[in-house]
Amino acid sequence: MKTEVEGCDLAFITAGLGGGSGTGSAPVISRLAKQAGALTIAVVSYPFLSEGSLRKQNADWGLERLKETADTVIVLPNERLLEIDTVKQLPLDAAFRVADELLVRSISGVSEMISREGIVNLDFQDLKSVLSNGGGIGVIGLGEGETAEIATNEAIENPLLDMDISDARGALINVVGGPGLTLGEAEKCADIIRKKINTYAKIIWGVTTDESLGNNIRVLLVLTGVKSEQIHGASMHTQMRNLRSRTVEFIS
Ligand SMILES: Nc1nc2c(ncn2[C@@H]2O[C@H](COP(=O)(O)OP(=O)(O)O)[C@@H](O)[C@H]2O)c(=O)[nH]1
Ligand SMILES: [Mg+2]
Repeated sequence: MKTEVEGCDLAFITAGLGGGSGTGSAPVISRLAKQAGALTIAVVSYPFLSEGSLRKQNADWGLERLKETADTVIVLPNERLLEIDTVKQLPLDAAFRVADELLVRSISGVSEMISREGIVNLDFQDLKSVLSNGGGIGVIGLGEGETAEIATNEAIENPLLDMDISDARGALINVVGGPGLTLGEAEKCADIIRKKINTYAKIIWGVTTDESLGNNIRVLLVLTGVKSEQIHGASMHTQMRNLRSRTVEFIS
């Protein structure tokens, strides 16, 4: 892995937290990437409650270590998927496929943001400034609709993002629209989000077009520095401290 990350500028590390291999290795890889000088973004899932408390403990263990080693840890809480009606009825493996899809969309959304030529371009330094400014835990929301309002509100109200965002310290907004997308419409997305988060939050947004979207607008929103009871509430921190000094038995 050390040679793999050599000369790397941007590293995405993804794993389903809660088991052994991913949870144990992600923080190690993250540390190596960081040491190589890369902007390091971990995108991880957090287990379903029904998977049991041992998995949750493993996941918390991994999350705590990722927070120490990565610039940003974007967490997709599986449990939140159950708030989507169509997912609720799915068997577990099919629900995992939905989570897979979300992981892929999150990572490709962020990398597209800086790699694709856009109407409003974001570069690597922009990404770096938000992700190292907000730091800590990040959450993601995705929305799509016929207007900027519909798409943005859907991203904000996304079940994955169902938490207090008023204190978010950083926002990364990627707006993708069909060929007819206007700058004004795209700017509306950033405005709606700006009003809902911390006044001093660092916000960067990029706009690209994609023919296949037709008249639709798609919004990808990454918020950093948010509070989530479920993932890292205050009591959780104390729990973490205790956990750290204990040996955790991994399941795989
Ligand atoms: N999205 C997704 N999540 C998975 C999949 N398999 C397992 N998970 C989740 O990731 C966690 C860890 O997976 P597991 O296979 O037990 O651990 P490993 O030892 O890291 O491979 C599980 O508790 C699940 O929440 C999968 O195929 N897709
Ligand atoms: Mg596995």
